[in-house]
Order: sequence, then structure tokens, then C-alpha cells
Amino acid sequence: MLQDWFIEAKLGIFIHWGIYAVKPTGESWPFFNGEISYEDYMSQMDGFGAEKYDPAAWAKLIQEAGAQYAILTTKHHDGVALWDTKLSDLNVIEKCPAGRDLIEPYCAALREHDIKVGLYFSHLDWSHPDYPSLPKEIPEEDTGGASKTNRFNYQGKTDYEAWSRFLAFHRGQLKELCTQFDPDLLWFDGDWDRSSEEWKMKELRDELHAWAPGVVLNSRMKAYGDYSTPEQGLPVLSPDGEWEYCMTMNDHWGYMDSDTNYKSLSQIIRIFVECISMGGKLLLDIGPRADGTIPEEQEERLRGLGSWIRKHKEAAIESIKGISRNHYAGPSTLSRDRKNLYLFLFDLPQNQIFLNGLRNPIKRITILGTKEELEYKRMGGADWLNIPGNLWIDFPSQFEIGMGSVVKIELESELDLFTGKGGAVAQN
Ligand code: H79
Repeated sequence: MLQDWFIEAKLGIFIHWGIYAVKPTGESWPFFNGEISYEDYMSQMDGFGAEKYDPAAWAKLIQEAGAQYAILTTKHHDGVALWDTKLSDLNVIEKCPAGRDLIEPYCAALREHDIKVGLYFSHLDWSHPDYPSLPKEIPEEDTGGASKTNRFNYQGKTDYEAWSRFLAFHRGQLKELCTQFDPDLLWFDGDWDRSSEEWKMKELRDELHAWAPGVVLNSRMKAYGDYSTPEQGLPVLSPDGEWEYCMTMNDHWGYMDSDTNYKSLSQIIRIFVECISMGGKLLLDIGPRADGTIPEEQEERLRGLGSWIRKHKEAAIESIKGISRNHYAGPSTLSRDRKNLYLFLFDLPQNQIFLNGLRNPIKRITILGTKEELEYKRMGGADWLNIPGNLWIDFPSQFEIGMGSVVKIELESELDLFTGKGGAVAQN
């Protein structure tokens, strides 16, 4: 269920950590797509050591990034669990040199740093023999090794006995995660192969609430989650309800040494601001190495983002969704009491800053983080129709915008905007 902490959060850090960090492969998909054999993919288990795993350092970094929560992959589509599941030996304790549970120390370290604990779990499992739930009459050799590829729901038929065994396993693992780690949030993935009824999603929601009261659920559980999760494509309009945009820093979710196609810090800041200005949040992904260390490019960006956020905290963190771009041609946010309007600037204005539709009297306009007061002038308006004039704000031509600056408009009262089409239109 939705919680205040989640509604108020602006930034989460997504952590894709698993055996796919060992070789230069992506997470799970390469064997599904036939780019690498299942055996070759799984041989990465021999190299997953977590030798330098330091969850306290992770938590500190996440805090320095300015994030309020983090989400770690407990099990991706490949089925390899990072905790000591009793329901399968496909886990890092039994199969990898890591040889220990990796989830508990993560949870403890985050809690120590006052960061909410999120766990990622893929519903589907491309290693579990019952997941494809193939009809018995279809010989295994006809399916190309069904349990390890995409031969799920073969010829539209299902062996529902196998499927119910899989569901029992799925519920069992989720019960373990909830009761052992008491997550603040569960981030599901991989619900697409079957219907809500087949997954018994409605029942799952109730079960999760019984095992982890108050847990926030993303909506990759058909219609039964709490918030939506656009992935890798920044929304242009605000999605309905609560939402969180998840994005990789380069082009991979997990560690990939050769992928240097990183978004720059200023691009990440811009995207973060776009999200919060539309009332959403950013879930920014990192991919630690197999030994648990975090690549420098990622650390650097997290620190940079955090330092920008700290400098602009009231506009970035203590804020709510901003105003429409018909009023101001850029992203904006508001203070929770709606008495301060924050306009984000990513380029030095050649001309004045233009704001349309603001009715409120203004106390003061400043550049956030400086004492600098800005001159402004309101011009025009049709008082008799309660249509305000336009606001023109002067901005110093020498100012260092850097990665983004914020103009703070302090209002005398709660924001009051004219949003209409104008009064003097012809009527039929
Ligand atoms: O963990 C990362 C990715 O591996 C995972 N989500 C992030 C966080 C991810 N899983 N799937 N996808 C991303 C996109 C999947 C799209 C497809 Fe399909 C699945 C294409 C074909 C099958 C869903 C079902 C969309 C079309 C049909």
C-alpha cells in the first residue's frame, strides 16, 4: 500500500547485482534470446564471489546520492537467488563462491542510514522446471529445452499441475523475503507471460500484506500494485497516480565493463528534475561488479547528483509537482504549502524569464542557494476578467548556471494560476 515516505520520496537507487556481472553479458536475457547458451550463462556462478561486498559503503553512497530508498535484485529472470532460499539450491550460498546471504547485510546497512529497503523480485523464473508449465503430451526435445528458453505456454497449452507447483514455489520464496527481511517496498518484474487470474495476483497482494504489513508494491503485478514504473523511456506527460521512472546510467542494468555509454551528470540531473517536476521520482540504476565494488563512473555520478540535490534541496526534495509548461517553458516544482514556486534553469537566459498566468502577489524572487534577488516586472493583464499580466524576471547575464540553477519565487499566498483560454473570445 502507498505510504507517505514513498509519496514524498524523489530518488531511489536501483541495484542490479547478480551472476551476470561476471562475464560481459546482460542480465538473464542473453540466454533467453539465444545469444549465449544457458550453460555458458550459468557458468558465471563460479565467478560470483562478492569478495569486497561492503553494504555499509553502498548505503553511505546511496545516502550521499540524495536518495531516500534503494532497490536490490534478490532474483532476476535467471532464477538465481541472492538470499538463502530453502526452496531451491539455485542461490549464491550453494552455487557461488560468495557462499553467503547477500540480502540481510544490505537491509541492515540501509536501515542504519535511514534509507528505505526495496527488494526486486522477478515473478518469472527461466530456470525453474515448472515455470514453462508445458503440457505433458509435448516431448521435451520438441521444445528446445523449454525450461531454459522462451517456450513458455507452448502452443497455447498449459499443464496446470505444473503451474500450481510453480505458484507454490513463487509464493514460498516471496514469503521468505517478506518474513526474513521485512521490506519497505517490493519491486516486481516479469508478470507478462500469464494473466492476473493465473498468477492469482489479487490473492498475492493480500498475502504480501499479511507477510510484510505496509509494504509498497510496484504495479508489475497486473492491476494489483500501488504505482507505475515506466522503464528506459522518460514520460512526456505525467502518468496517472504515483509513478517512478527507472533508468540505466549506461545501456545495461548490470555491470558491463565495456559499456561506457554513460549519461553525463548534467543529463542525469536534468532527467531527475523532469521526473520530479511531473510529480514522479527517478529510480537510477547502478550495476556493481561481481566482487561487490561499484564502478567509479557510477560512484562519481551518484556523488555529483547528491551534491547538486543538497544544494537545491528545498526545490528538489521538499517539493511537489510543478506547474504546466504553458505557464513556464521548463520544469518546475512547488513547496508543499504551495507558497514557493521553483523554476529550473539549465541554460543562461539570453532574455528575461517569462511566466504566464500567475495571479499571486510576489514577496521576493531569488536564485536558490544565493542571496541574489532578481528584479521582475508584471505587465499587462485584464483585471476585470481576473486574468493576470505576464511576469518578466531579469536574470544576471554572468551567472554560472552549472548543472542547473533554480529561481525561487516566494508568493504571498498559495499558488493561484489562471489556466483558461482568455476572456475576450467570440461566443456563438
Ligand atoms: O531488470 C531490468 C530488465 O531486465 C527488466 N526490467 C529492468 C528493471 C526487463 N524485463 N523485461 N523488460 C525489461 C522488457 C521486456 C519486454 C518484453 Fe515483452 C518481454 C518483450 C517481450 C517480452 C512484455 C511482453 C513486453 C512485450 C511482451
